[in-house]
Amino acid sequence: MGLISKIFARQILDSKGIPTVEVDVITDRGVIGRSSVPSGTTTGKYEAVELRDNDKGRYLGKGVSKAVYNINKVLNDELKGLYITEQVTIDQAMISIDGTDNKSNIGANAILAVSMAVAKAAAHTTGQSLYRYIGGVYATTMPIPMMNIINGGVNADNKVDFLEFMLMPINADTFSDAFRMGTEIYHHLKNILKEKGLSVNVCDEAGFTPNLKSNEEAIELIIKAIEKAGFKAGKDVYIAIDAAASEFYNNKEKVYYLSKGSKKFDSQQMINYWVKLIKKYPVISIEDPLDQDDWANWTALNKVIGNDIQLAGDDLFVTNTSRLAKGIMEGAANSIIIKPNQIGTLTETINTIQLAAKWGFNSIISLRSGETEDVSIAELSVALNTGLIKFGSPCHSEHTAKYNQLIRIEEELGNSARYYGREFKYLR
Ligand code: 2PG
Ligand code: MG
Repeated sequence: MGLISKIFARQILDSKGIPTVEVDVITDRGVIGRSSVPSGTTTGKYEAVELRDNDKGRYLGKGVSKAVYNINKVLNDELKGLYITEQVTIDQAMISIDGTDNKSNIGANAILAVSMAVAKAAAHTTGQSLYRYIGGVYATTMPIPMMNIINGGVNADNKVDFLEFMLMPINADTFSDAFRMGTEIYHHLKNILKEKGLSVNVCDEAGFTPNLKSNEEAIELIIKAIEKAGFKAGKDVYIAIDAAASEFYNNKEKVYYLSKGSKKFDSQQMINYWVKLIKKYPVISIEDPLDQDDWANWTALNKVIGNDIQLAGDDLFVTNTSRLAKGIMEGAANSIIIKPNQIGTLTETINTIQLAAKWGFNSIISLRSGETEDVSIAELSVALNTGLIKFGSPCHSEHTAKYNQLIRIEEELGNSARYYGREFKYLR
């Protein structure tokens, strides 16, 4: 089937201009699988470790030459000669070579880059696209795109607390149609902002970052844009929010600082805030509404709103089966954000999605704010039938590359492609 003959890594740049790892895995038949890894801004405390050089004289300490060295020396030597299609064996070998719980030895960035490049080389070797190699004939679900449109939080210098405001185009027949709807709304929002004399500058995730007064103003502008585009908010298109609440939680005081610092909420007030917000607006998905360690209040919130909306843990679960298992046991959420680089191998990513599915949790495959031109997460979403993705806004190539790949996959699937927008579990 093809044996690994060489693994070669290099340092490239991500979309934020920060170094990241790219790997070529080459087989004895000359097949190459290439992969590069993204990097987060609002990184969760419990994520696997992204190995950085910390040499202040180069790239302000952000270089990844140690991770590159670990691939070219350690992993190359250890994995050479293994069958390219033995994904689980290869991933397990890397986990045990690293020998730590959080991949801090070799680096999760190094390990994930190899893991995905192996999968791609295996797909080429077997003459299939990546989604088909991983998912087989079962891979037919096109995801609902959760399209980022306005950003706040650490992504923006405005008064908006929450990291991301997203569109969910539900009332569509196909992914491509849903993507068109979201893109049209994006452009209408741009025009509305211009008319109001607000900035149309975009941030790393390419959402707009206008200087708005509140989170509510962001939602109201989005509803306007949805209507301007000829759709109905709360029928054709809904709104999703990633609060990234760990970023505005003060661990010592046990309070959430809203309005960029001027308002203080304890956990119960934060819960009340969310309950009110979803009553008032067509919001059907909330991610990280509370801090990554505020477990008991996640459970309390899930009890109140978990039957009505998608409640997703990102920093809370960090794509980790143990943290997800705790969340399932405690009823802390009903959905999970999946970011392969939070955990570090394809195998573990798949395990987490499988555990989620078993307990009726939605899995949302997500980008990081520092992305590359790699489109593997688009392939993964179809391969694993997650039915949901968030890839940033429909702007800037690191995002459109992934959306465009979904357009190609939908085309390739033809009649077997399915889009379950109208069947989304939490429509109200
Ligand atoms: C998130 C994101 C991506 P980061 O919190 O979901 O949208 O940010 O880059 O920090 O992962
Ligand atoms: Mg998030």
